[in-house]
Amino acid sequence: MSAPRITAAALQEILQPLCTSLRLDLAGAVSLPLDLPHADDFLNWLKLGRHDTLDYMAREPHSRLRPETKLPWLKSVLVFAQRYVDGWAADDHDAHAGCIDNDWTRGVSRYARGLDYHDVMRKDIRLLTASLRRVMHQRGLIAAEEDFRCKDATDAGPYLEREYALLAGLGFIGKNTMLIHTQQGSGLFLGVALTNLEISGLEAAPRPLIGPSLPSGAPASMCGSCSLCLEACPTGALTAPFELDARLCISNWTIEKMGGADVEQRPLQGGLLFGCDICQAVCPWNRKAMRRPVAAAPRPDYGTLATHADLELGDLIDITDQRFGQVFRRTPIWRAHPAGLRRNAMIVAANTGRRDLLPRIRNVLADDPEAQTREVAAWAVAKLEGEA
Ligand code: B12
Ligand code: SF4
Ligand code: SF4
Repeated sequence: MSAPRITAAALQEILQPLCTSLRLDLAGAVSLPLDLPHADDFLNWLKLGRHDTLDYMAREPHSRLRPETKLPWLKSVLVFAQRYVDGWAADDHDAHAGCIDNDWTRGVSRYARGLDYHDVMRKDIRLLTASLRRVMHQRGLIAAEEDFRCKDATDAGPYLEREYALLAGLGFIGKNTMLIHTQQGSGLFLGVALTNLEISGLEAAPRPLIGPSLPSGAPASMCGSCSLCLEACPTGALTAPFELDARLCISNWTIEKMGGADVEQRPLQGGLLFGCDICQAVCPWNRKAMRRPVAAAPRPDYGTLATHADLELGDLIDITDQRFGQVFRRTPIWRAHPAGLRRNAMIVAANTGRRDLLPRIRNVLADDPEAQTREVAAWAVAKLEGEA
């Protein structure tokens, strides 16, 4: 079966109404095969162990750089971005200080306060590609619907999503390693659809098919002499421009890393319960995104869930597995598992001087079946008592 062909202009015309109705803010396309421009940076990152315990990143790194080795029919990648927040203020309280009193939601990164983008955005991309298949069939671009092959992924697939977004003209890479759009900032989720479409007429200077272009002739990075994110990162995780060491990153400690932050790192977590937005909050491009008049707010699914108001910080310290399941299923916080959330809550309580929560932490120390959780409880008790 030969690969279906489409022009960039025809693809753009089909995608426009679909992206609007599915609230995908930016879309672009990249033809394969190609050499990713930062392949060596990625391999070096792995070699230096900067992926920490993110073992999935080190699995078959060469097929991550060359996805067509696993998917021989692959001819192009469609890339999408979906807003979850329109920028940050430089002094955004939540990004810097996190939890305030019992309002733990303020210690949760903006991306993680609502429903899980792995479900929401992925479903949007699936609906889009299903419609694309139908329209191409109606227009005779494919003889049968099965002639269009497609595999989608949002975050969890083995693809360097920021590289594809950069190459498709969806934005530039900032020194904080984020994909930043000059108008929409970096509060964007990314997702991809790998297809067998041969797309002609994609411009050499990448421009998004959907959404505002970067200024013509824009460099690969538009940070200029700014280095605010490197200066603001409280842990030194941004070891140099465009280089992030996950071993030092609060986002990794609180979301991904088994066991969380090491003992000496815990105070640096401050009031941040889940994720970290500091290197985005200080970015001037996010200030610009904040001031931009927008026709529609980001998808409401990403706003803070009403069910979160039922819990206070203390309730997270000893949350049962069952309650965790009820409240956090289908949200990004699910990723932390109940033990991770209990651990994060105790670290935040200790870092923010919540002596009123000592009795609950002592109960965890006495009763929790997991040695790792009891160790964090002991640390939190010692810290709070030591400060008294
Ligand atoms: C592993 C991972 C993490 C790790 C490591 C982060 C990292 N920077 O690598 C941890 C857990 C720390 C993490 C944290 C976060 N993540 Co994350 N993460 C990923 C994941 C799964 C892979 C990223 C990756 O490939 N890392 C490998 C390293 C080497 O790549 P990199 O740091 O991005 O570096 C690239 C560029 O900087 C470039 N580069 C290197 N040198 C140079 C030099 C120049 C001049 C230029 C231009 C570029 C350049 O090359 C590298 C390879 O492409 C992606 C999803 C995916 N499948 O791609 C999401 C993803 C990157 N994360 C995302 C988000 C939202 C976050 C957080 C904001 C969450 C939070 N609030 O806590 C933070 C942000 C931290 C940060 N500053 O990056 C979004 C980013 C969206 C965007 N606008 O960029 C993604 C794309 C998920 C998604 N589908 O939306 N994440
Ligand atoms: S997410 Fe936080 S800890 Fe990680 S690099 Fe950015 S500012 Fe530093
Ligand atoms: S804060 Fe400055 S250096 Fe960092 S990503 Fe934004 S513009 Fe670039």
